[in-house]
Amino acid sequence: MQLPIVTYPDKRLKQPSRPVELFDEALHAFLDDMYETMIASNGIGLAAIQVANPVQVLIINIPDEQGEQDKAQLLEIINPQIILSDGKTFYQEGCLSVPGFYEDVERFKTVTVSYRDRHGNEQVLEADGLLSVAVQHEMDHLAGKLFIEKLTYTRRKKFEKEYKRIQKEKKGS
Ligand code: Y12
Ligand code: CO
Repeated sequence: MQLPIVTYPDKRLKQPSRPVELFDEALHAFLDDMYETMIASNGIGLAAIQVANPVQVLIINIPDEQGEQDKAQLLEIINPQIILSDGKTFYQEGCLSVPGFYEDVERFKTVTVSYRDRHGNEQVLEADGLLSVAVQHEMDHLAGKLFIEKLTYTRRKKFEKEYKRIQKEKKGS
């Protein structure tokens, strides 16, 4: 089932998410719904709070060199914690909750993350490149943070103006 995506400036996006305690069929059904929602929306990453569920769940499906998203490469990441980080990188980010806006954001170059899979088993992920950026972007959602909060004051002001205009245009059409 496809779920509605919460978009900025909805206050729910500021809410910190709680850890998952039960790795049951309801969680599996929710993960499946998140995947369907992300793929239908042309996303590569989605956090549970973006579909109005404040739990520490995120999914990432990085496209291959042909731009195809293979479900076998889907990462389901529950209760994640960054245990190591190194370096700095800039990447142009976008977010399904902030449609139509993309901006360069600074992130760690590499991160090592411990997390649980859908069965509650502990896993460790070493991430570099786009995957590293996506993990950090989605983990920020779990803390109630959006990538636009990392913009400079001037860029943020410009964003608020542009975003309001886009929202107005959408309402009008
Ligand atoms: C790098 C940067 C950001 C992430 C987080 C995951 N972000 C996304 O998956 C964003 C997807 C996105 C898709 C949109 O829809 C289309 O392109 C059709 C979109 O919509 C518009 O721009 C209108 C916005 C964002 C991971 C790695
Ligand atoms: Co996002």
